[in-house]
Amino acid sequence: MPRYVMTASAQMGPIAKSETRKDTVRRLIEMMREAKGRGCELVVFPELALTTFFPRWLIEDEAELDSYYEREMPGPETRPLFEEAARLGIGFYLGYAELTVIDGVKRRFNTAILVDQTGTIIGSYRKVHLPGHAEPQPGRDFQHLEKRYFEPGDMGFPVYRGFGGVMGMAICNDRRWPETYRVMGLQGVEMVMLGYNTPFGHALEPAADALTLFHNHLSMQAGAYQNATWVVGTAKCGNEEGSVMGGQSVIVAPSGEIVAQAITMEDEVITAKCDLDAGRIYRETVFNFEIHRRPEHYGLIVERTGAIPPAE
Ligand code: ING
Repeated sequence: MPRYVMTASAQMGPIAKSETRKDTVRRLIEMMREAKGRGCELVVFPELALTTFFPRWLIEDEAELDSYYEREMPGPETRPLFEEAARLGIGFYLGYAELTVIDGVKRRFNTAILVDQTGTIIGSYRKVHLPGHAEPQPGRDFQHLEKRYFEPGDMGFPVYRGFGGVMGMAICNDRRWPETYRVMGLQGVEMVMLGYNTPFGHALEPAADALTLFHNHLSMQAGAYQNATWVVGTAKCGNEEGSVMGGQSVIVAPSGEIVAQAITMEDEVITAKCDLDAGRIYRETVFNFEIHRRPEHYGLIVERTGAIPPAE
């Protein structure tokens, strides 16, 4: 009996700095309703889906910086999204900036949650791979200060049972690192959900920048195929406060094939009927981890951080 999950990726167009949580939650609810109307039981929203991508700026006023974070989830402004999810009977992945106080200390994470069809949070994840810098870089039109505004995630890469299968989460830059998918693959993940904000101009080399969208899909297709899992990648995209970010949200099958892709740079819902058993053929053959992997030869992956070439 196939285990289908009717899945939506709800891509967002730009979020202006002036947009309120009320504005963005209204947009998310509108797309949630469209996803439900198209028969979906799960919708994946982008990374930092409640605000503009603020790490593009140096923000030195703490109160201004704090204004981009959520201190509770759901909070008064996001509760309508949870209530609508429960009313419709649809689950969702939501990326947002998390501010939590632990032992009197403010902790800041780039976070995502998984909410089931009753509006209950069944899983959370804090972004492990933070790209960019902690200090502003000269010569850049826009900064990328995620290392300044977030701590690396402290939860590893957990997976959760939900929607009839094993669900995992990642956030943006995580999708470029094979370790992200493999740690979840070793836990039997069947669908990895991730949101992203991917500005052009990040790679200062024009040739590399021109490949931004290719690398976006390459990373997710490889992760899907090499771990026999679905990957749902949802962009926030378009010209956001002068910084243009790539779109092309996708739903990728365990074969690595793209089964649905967004074609605009706006709010756009794409959907697919995801058979969670579609990865079985790969798990039982080419990527049967148990019979093919040789961990005794993989030590450097966890022992070493940076590359060390052999002596000249
Ligand atoms: N953004 C980007 C990402 O990994 C980036 C950073 C952009 C890396 C372009 C490489 C090229 O998609 C986030 N938020 O991680």
